[in-house]
Amino acid sequence: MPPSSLRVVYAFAREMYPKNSDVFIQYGTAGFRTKANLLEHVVYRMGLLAVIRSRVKNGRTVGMMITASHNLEPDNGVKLVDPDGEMLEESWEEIATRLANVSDNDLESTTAEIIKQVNADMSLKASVFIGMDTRYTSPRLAAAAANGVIALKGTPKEFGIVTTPMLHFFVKCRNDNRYGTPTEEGYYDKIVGAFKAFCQKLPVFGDYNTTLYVDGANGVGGKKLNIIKKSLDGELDLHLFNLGGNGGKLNLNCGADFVKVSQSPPAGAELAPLQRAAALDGDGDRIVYYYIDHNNEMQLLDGDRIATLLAGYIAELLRACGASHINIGLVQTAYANGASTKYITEHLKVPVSCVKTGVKHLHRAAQAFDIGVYFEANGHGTVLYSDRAHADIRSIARDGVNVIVRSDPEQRAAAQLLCHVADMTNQTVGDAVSDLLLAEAALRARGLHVARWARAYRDLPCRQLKLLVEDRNVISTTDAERKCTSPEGLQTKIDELVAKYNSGRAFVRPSGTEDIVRVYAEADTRTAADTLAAEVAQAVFDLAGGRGERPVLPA
Ligand code: G16
Repeated sequence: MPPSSLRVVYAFAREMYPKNSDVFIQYGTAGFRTKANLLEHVVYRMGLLAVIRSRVKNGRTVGMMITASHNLEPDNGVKLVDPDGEMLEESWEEIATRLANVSDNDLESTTAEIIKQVNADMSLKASVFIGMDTRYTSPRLAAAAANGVIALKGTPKEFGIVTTPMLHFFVKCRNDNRYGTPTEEGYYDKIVGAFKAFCQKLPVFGDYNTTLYVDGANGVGGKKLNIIKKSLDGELDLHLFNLGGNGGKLNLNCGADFVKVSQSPPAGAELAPLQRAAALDGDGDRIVYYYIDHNNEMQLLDGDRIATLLAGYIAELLRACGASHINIGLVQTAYANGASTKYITEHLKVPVSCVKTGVKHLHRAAQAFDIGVYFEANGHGTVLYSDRAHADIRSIARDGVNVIVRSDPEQRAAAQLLCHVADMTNQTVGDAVSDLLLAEAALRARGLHVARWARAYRDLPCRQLKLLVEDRNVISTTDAERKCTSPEGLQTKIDELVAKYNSGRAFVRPSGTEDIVRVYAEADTRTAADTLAAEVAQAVFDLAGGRGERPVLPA
């Protein structure tokens, strides 16, 4: 583009999307996320960056999702999606942060520097898919994104209100049409179609029943499930609530994050004892399960449980189809309950690795396996199949030709089921809708009641707390966030506290999506876990510049 037309671009940016705040904004765990009123210039600039990214990728489509996911309604954010449907490559996060924070006067020169730095050929075409969640601030931000794309002569395509994982799926399909069709119908056809095909092969049996209650977090995921519900041909009987009507606020006292962190059922849940239920988050990329037991206590089946259910079932199918040469591994973070890790290694005998919080880290680690199952305890995860795994399973399913031996009809049938399981998986990123169908498929195949699923292992009692500090970045961590290296003395204090408790474990880290520090603790009893969490929170408050009231120990 000639410099004169670029000058118009930056004049337009100054007029329409001025940087009207000095608050430094950082690309966090999953993009930029803060109060919605601080974001317009950031999203416009990310539109510019998305065009540059698309050109660096030879004109392949990239994505922008306007959402603050699990955060409350006043927040918003933007997640950038790479051509394979994955999160933006990490090395670009610093570039994105730089562009988001420069003054209006420096926007032109900084953009030019970035174009040079990444060696973008600005004569190429550029294509950017844009989606948004249901927040009332999202349409304005989506328009800012599209204007940013247009400014650098890229082509935006707006999908309106979609889940985050849907947008990731569309981007991947646009760049690789073998994966699917980049439309909402294409998504339903592939993912829901595979679920129905799976169900047709396996009638309901045992203690499994098709009724499932789902908390939609008053966000987009529930709305999409409401569409899907009508096409399930009775294979799943969905009872949806918290769909955004009746004044229900997004993620407020509901949704996957609320259920996981508060360890209590969402508002609006009216469940009979032992009724299986699930909760999505605001943009439909996380899911947890739960039920109320006979003592009226909620039992949570979080991301760790879903991971073990899926890994166990996929490993069983692999054995049944005679594909033992295909390896399977599981990836977790420090938030994984210690009991789940023990169960996976000792009972499932599947290798586990632990990485930093953030789907981008888990996704990369999962790619090291033929089949990589990754889940964060908060319910964010999926399963990845390597090209080799795909090809081998399909070949066994189709003509019974294993790479090692000719397989029999039973092996072929198992491989066909595994093909459906792979097809109902959104392999680009964690997807609550796809994960729900996968979990239901695995429960159905095993004739499993939710209470029996929960009995596979007993979680160590755990507690998560959120803490306000002056500057959360004073905390830095190492060893997949299990130890902190600053501020001085904090790790020593945590070690002392943990040593007092049986099966004690605790760590702290700055959130990359909220302006808080997260504290995690687990121990052998509920009281011990709660007390340890509060003690660690007090240590953080004292040593890392706590704000507001000092945390109190449980009574
Ligand atoms: C995002 C990330 C997740 C992460 C979560 C919380 O989820 O995609 O990987 O676990 O934030 O991150 P943090 O602890 O740094 O706040 P979502 O669903 O909010 O987009």
